[in-house]
Amino acid sequence: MSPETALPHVDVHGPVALALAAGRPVVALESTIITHGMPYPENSWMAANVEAIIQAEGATPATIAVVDGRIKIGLSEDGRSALARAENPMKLSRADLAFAVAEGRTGGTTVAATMIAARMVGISVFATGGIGGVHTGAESTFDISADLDELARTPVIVVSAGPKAILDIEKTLEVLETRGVPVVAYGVDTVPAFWSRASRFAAPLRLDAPDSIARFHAARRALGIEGGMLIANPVPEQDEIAAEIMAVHIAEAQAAATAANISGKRVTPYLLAKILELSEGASLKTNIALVENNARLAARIAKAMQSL
Ligand code: PSU
Ligand code: MN
Repeated sequence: MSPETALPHVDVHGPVALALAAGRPVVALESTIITHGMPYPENSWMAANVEAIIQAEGATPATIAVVDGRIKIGLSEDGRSALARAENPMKLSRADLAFAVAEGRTGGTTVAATMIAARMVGISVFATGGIGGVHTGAESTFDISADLDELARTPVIVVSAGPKAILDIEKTLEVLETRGVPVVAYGVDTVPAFWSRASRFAAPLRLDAPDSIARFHAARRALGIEGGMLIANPVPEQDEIAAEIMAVHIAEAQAAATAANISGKRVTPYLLAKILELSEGASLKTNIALVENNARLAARIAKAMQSL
């Protein structure tokens, strides 16, 4: 039991516990991006930078992960770098978060599992790079991320750079619409597509300021509408990679995944690593820039929510 939360299996890091108790803004961060999304040591630098950006904005970062069976809400600097170097960490989503707790395992939490943990302690804003979604070819593989279902049920605002083009963006948007998840493009008219600022899909909703997002979330809660929302924040112009360039790498990575018979939770990490290799590191540089950009916006939303 953690004294701060009285939740079994959960440890809230000191600064996060203080901020929560004082009602100050807190931003959750996922850790699958650290354990399975980026190579070492870039993953470790990224994790530290993103926390520093949130702090500079006047909010408290809480990187969420499972370490030796304990759900960590916020990691120390040592904890964070140990996770970045962990050998064979699990990738934990809704299906296996409790498995890792019961078995004393260590792993990175996906968007879905991070939302669950954030909600447990009352954190309602969360920054990441990209969410999981409907994979291309899902009509035969049924590969649809648990992240979409979590967005439909757990009241956390997820700030992303839009669905990554390894996904079928159109089908991902359709599933989100069916499940009643608002997709809000930030300051743009089309749904941002991760490495690129624009896609051919019109944004279902658009908002231009952190307080508007905070008010929208508060209105949903006041109306008793369950679930979270997805904010799609376009990558900064100077870091964008043209969709045509990425499309070539993505197609090649997908062909390699099919040839290697990759399925289930291994699909996303496999594609990310392959694309990194094919783009000769360019995809990673953009990925880091957009996570930092999302952390900044998430901190501003968390602050806006505090002043409602
Ligand atoms: N997309 C990325 N980088 C990532 C992920 C997605 O660009 O690291 C991670 C996130 O943690 C996301 C998870 O929640 O992959 C989705 O995995 P799956 O598709 O297996 O649900
Ligand atoms: Mn999947």
